[in-house]
Amino acid sequence: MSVKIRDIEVINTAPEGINLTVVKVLTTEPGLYGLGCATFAYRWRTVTSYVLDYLKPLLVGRNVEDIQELWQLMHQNAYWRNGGIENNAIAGVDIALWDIKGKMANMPVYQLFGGAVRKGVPVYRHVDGATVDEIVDQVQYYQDLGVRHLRVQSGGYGGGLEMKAPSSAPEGAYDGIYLNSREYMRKTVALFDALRDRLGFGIDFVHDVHERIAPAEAVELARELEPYKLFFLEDALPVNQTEYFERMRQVSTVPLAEGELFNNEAMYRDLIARRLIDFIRVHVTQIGGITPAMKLAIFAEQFGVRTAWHGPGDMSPLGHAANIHIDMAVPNFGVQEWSGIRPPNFVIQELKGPEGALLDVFDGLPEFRKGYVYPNERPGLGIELNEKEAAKYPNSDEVTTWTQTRAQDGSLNLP
Ligand code: GCO
Ligand code: MG
Repeated sequence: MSVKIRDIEVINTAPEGINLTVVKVLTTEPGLYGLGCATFAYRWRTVTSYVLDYLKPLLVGRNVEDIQELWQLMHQNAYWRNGGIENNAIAGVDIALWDIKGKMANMPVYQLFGGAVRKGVPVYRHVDGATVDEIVDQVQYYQDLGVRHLRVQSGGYGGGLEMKAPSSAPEGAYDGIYLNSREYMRKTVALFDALRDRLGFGIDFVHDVHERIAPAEAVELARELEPYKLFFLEDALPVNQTEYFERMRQVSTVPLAEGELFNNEAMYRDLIARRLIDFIRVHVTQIGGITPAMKLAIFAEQFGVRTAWHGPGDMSPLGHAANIHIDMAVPNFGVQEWSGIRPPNFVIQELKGPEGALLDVFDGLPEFRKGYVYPNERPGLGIELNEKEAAKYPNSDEVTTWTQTRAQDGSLNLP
């Protein structure tokens, strides 16, 4: 008698002040359930409704084993497909089904992919400071922890976080996060010049442009950063201007990474097949979960493109665990972004909530030790969620402000 989906629940919780969404798939087998990540921090209510109002009626009574069938069923059920809301909702169910599959097979999910090709996952952490000295201190802090790759920013993505029109903006300009792209470019090149002077080339840096400057400026920046031997330059171009990668390739050997904003294969297939990027950085739940992410990793392997999954603060431990289990099993792995458990106050966004709250809510997180992250050996994804603890930290509905990014003349820029 096959095991069926009996019910689907959503648990929303924000132990560090960042809205997280977890999907729980309950089965007809007593005590057997799976957990998945459906986190879209800024639209969590909509994702919750998508799961409970549309996916639950579609899925209750179906076989839990049929992961590929159910992914396709969810993906095409509303005819219009591939938006961020539905993909994150679908991912929550998909990741939970892989968690169940591992529990039924009594093995960690990475074993279902053919076993481990590495014993631990190399990760990069974030550093961000106002001065070279501040950044050097943070780099050395993480180097002492064995970290060999670091994302280096100075003031977030160049404009800081202050929601205020500068005096140089036109009269009546709206408040927002203002970026002077030329100044950001000058400062970024000077920063990496100083860091290489101070620290040498024995540590790998990535830098995130976050799609915030004009494509022609991004080409210029990629050329100017070449001497500093970045591990990769991330999101140099917005997803609707990736044709500029061709020109970027002609003027710079800086390795290029793109992907946290990709929703489906139509956005990345050509970039990978034409080797216009070197690292694919999708947000695994934004493309619909483990099922599409494994297909993507295998596809990218054919073209020498390596994975560097997105692993920010606005992802639940189930999403981070999904990243890590895939990382353990794919040969074409590059590096894993690891926002970490309450990292020191280096990151640009203030974490709220009491120290250790994340670990009170989620048990079994992949562990960070000496620069590597290790999944636990429990069946499935290995994560338990304490729903009583989770209820102590409700999600919030603040208006998102950091994405109100503006150019010097006050016009909105992509965030
Ligand atoms: C990264 C990302 C994040 C995003 C954040 C959006 O490379 O980690 O750019 O910092 O900005 O996940 O909420
Ligand atoms: Mg990024």
